[in-house]
Amino acid sequence: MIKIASIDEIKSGKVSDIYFIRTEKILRSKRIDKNVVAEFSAKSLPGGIPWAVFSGLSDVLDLLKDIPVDVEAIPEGSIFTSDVPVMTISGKYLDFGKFETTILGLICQASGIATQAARFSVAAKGRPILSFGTRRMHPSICAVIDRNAYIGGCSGISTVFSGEVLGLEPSGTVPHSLILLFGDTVEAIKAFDDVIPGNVPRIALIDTFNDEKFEAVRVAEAMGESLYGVRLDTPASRRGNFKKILREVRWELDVRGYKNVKIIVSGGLDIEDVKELNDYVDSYGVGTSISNARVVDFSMDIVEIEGKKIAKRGKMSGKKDVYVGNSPLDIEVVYKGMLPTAEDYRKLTRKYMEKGKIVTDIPDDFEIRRYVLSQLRELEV
Ligand code: PCP
Repeated sequence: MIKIASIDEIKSGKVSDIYFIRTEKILRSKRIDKNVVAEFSAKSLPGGIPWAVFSGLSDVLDLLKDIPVDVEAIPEGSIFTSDVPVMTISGKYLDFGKFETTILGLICQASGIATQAARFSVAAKGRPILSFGTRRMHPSICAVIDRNAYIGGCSGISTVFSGEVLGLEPSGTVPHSLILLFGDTVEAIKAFDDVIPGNVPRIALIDTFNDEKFEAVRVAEAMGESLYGVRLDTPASRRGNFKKILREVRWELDVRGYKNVKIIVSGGLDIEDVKELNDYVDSYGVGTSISNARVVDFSMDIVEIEGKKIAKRGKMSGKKDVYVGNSPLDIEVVYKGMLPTAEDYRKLTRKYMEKGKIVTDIPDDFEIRRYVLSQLRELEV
């Protein structure tokens, strides 16, 4: 049997490090249950990157629904930097302490994937990126991966289940297996053209048998107007300079009048590859580099107990508000209720949950993605 926790098991608090369960047992036996404020922040960001995208809040709110706690947070999709409290939970410790492991699991991975997708978006300078990476991860989290890739800036996803859950049309055309089974690139794309509805773009995979530039020309001549693009999936598998291969493909298509045929590249891409290949690429498919993104190393820290400011070494005590200026990187953290030093900064922190009830709606994924993209205009990778 595939060993995954069910939603009910997650909501029961069982997906928890045992020391939180032991802490709960001790506190209950000694009749200690205090009001606490716990904040979530990251001391540093993965690989020392300067900014990240906050995600996972909607899942946290779902987890905490009907538990008598208050949740304040910066909006999902907000850019944040290290040491910024992205979320605060206030309430009786025993009501939510055992969920620390689960809550971190919900925001650390989601934010890591959304951040990496956003970094790819910046690197691609507006060229569409498709999320191809669910095959690298456990299938039970495929929609989590694709949702975060999408809100981070990917323009599409490839998995049928994610498409259903997220309300997106999955993208993807020809795998190598189809071409191998037909024994020829042109035969395979022609069969695709015969069978698959006309609204799906015809994109021929051209790296299976022969040199990409000759295959590109063959499929363009065979398909004529109906060919949307060609895909090269194995940038690292051939000897030679991949950028030069792309330049050749572009050239050979252009000089034969196929300027409209797009070039799509996928397979083992990282951010530096994208920056390097942008000149000749119209869109990318990215798997591992996004789905296996480094997590954001958030921690949960108590910063107030019974209204008294208290925090462990290295953490600033007290509940806080986050403000942002014109650039998403102009962030100021102030003690709750105080004003930032710059007058034109606006408050990012808002209350999302009061005593277990949602008091501020989370926008849909499309809106969150738009919000992320609007902030990315100011950022670099
Ligand atoms: C897969 C697919 C994508 C790849 C994965 C993206 O490649 O074609 O381009 O994943 P990555 O970024 O993790 O490399 P293959 O396994 O070559 O696909 P297939 O043989 O099924 O066409």
